[in-house]
Amino acid sequence: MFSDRDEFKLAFLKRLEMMSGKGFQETNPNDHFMALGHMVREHISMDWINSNEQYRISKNKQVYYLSIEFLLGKVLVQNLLNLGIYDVVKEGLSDLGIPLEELEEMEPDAGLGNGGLGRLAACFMDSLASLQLPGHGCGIRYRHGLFEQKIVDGYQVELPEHWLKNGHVWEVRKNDLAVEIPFWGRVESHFRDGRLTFSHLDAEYVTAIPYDVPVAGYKNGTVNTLRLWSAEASPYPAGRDILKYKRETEAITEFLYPDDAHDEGKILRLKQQYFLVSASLSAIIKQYIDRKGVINDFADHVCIHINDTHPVLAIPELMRILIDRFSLSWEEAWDITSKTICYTNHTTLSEALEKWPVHLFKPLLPRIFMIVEEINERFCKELWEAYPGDWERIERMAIISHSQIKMAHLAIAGSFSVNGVAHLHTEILKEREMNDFHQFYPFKFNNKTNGITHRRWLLKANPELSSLISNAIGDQWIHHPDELERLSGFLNDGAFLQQLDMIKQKRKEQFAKRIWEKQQIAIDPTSIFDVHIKRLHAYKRQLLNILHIMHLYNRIQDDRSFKFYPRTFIFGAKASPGYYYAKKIIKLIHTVADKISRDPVARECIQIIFTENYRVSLAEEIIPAADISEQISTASKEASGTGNMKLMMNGAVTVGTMDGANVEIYEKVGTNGIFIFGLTAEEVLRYQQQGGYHSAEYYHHHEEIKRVVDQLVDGFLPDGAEEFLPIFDSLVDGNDQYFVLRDFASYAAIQEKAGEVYQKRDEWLSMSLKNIAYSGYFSSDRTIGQYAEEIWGIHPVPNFLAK
Ligand code: 26W
Repeated sequence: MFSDRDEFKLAFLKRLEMMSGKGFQETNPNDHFMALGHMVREHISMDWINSNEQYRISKNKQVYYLSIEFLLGKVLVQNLLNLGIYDVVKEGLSDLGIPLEELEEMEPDAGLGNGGLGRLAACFMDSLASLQLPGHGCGIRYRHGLFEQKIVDGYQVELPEHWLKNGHVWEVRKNDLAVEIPFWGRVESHFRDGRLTFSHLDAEYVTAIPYDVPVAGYKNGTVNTLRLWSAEASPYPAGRDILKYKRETEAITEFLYPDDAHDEGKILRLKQQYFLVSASLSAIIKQYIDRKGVINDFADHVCIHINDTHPVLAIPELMRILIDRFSLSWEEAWDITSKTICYTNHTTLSEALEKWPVHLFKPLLPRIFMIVEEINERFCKELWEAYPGDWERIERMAIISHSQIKMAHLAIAGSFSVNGVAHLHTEILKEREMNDFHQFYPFKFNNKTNGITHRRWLLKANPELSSLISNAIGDQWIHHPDELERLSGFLNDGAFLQQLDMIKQKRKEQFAKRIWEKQQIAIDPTSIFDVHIKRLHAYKRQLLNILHIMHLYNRIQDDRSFKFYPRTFIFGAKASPGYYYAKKIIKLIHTVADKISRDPVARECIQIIFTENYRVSLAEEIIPAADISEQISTASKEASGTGNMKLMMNGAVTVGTMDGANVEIYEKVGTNGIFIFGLTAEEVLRYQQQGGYHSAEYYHHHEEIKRVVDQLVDGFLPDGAEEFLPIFDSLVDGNDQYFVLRDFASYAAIQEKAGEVYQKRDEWLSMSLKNIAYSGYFSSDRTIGQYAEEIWGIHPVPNFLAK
């Protein structure tokens, strides 16, 4: 559409005038963003059409990745890079006096996810397209993504987020592909032509409208589709209050649910899940029938991946379609379904394992409930044959028990593959949380260690570092991230390390400038940037970090000559709105920050920054500026973590526990590439199973620990007694479920060591480079390659028609 800078400028100016109805001088950055966005989408459209055509005519198997979250962030610059038009556009705009960064600011983050699980889905989309794999995303077009966080007086306040307020330039609404989703009503069964048939009567219908978003691969002509569904009112059912009906219908896709395990049993969430699954399956079946005509070999041509249990109703829904619509027998339908569906587990935290009470489920989804009941009955019968008389085991494993439907059990029974997201996590699933299932179906379990797209988290987020790398080892690492390993040849190259240092320094200065502009706080860019960014959760132990900072403060108070290399502790985290304890920790971080900032001696060495409204685009600014990556979850609790990989790839050195993918980072970089501390997963699990940890003993017997814990409530912090008593109680009386006090001393020691190594510049820089060099394994290209080969059985389909 435009191949050089001048052509681009002409086209842009024309588009700008047409869209804004203004002369160039009157236009504003948002007009520029909208004009450019539409141009880029058009630029993609030919390849998009052709990719779809390739997929339609190819005999290849297709995969559909169903996820309740896709945390895309901003996509403009990633699209420019992937389409290979970044330089033309940037220079063309610059000729017109428009900085590309200013336009990027205008794009809202598509915040359709809470954290790791949603961002993983977004990274996977990028890798699928970049590897030319026939893989499509199916999700929900929430009108409001994750809430916007404001901090008022140190407290988190949630505001609704409005990413769609200026329209979404990347999407295409497809009215003609709308489908109807039934809820409520009743099921009648009939005996017809020698078989039992079922009709769902008096249902209330909701229309699902697809909005397709193109996902461009990296300079390869492939454009895949992310289809996001939006709920609208159907032709109104008779006898209902129309306004109320419309409101209730649209509510289904109004808000993203925060990952709040304390907020269970919400019928709207169940509606969202069935809505996603039913709409997606309608579309998948339609595409398949258009391609193939007959249903029987469906499982050979289609794979449906469920991202955690949220889309697990794909199992009974596919059964329903095969039985009620295609008249297959139960056995035939089960054979196809259980060869089509594969499932990823993302957590072992029992409170996050989904369960639905039958009394909510059954009236909302009557036909689906019948099928789940039947699946359960047959499953229990199989268990009975395998373990005759072992009632306890059967009760533990049943899909429905005590009037609850256990979604993970349904997922395992109805799929051919169950994977964890890091080696340690998969082992814990197999040996502990899902041990019964692993014994019964050992062949279903496998590991796929998570990954991140290096095209966003290195190439896009850190262009300076990317250039340094390409100058040193060529740019093949962009296609083959394993090539980053060639950087290990520079570990002792002083001149190279100097350049690495300069780039980090530049990004730290940039970040400091941003913090000054947004939060009017001056931070010292020569200090160590110690970064803790992730959802706020007790198991992630932001509390351990802040208690340790209080301890450093105490050391300064005790000895005014005690000095250590200055550090800026950077936090970014949203707490789920109903998660009281997590919100207390946010308040604690702010209270300590405030106290330290008032102490003229302490503030020379310690600064604390809490970045408001942490989100993907902010992560892209923080990560390249990080020196230390805090990955300090209680061992065994973090399934994988992916922030650890992003930080590593940008040369931050991990201070972490042997948890999730930290273990694999450790295996890559070795003892000299990471700072490991704390209990191992085995030790934590042993304590949990056999007891033996008494936090009160730690509290009473370790003076330094007692001191910081007491300071929570003894007047050291303003309003401490009222504000932080719940934290104090959890640590002392509640026996410190996440072993914060148990790991405290070991954490303090490793932090001290990290500070010392930082000052040995060449040693530190070499450590930092080692992390970059061995981060290629953590590219989602590797992860997706493994899913494609070992689970999905799909192969690349190049877009031969690409321009
Ligand atoms: C209440 C329902 C619910 C519970 C938890 C919804 C959503 C969640 C999450 C936010 C789940 C999640 O994000 N898990 C994370 O998945 C990442 C990708 O696999 C892992 O790297 C993280 O360790 C894991 O916490």
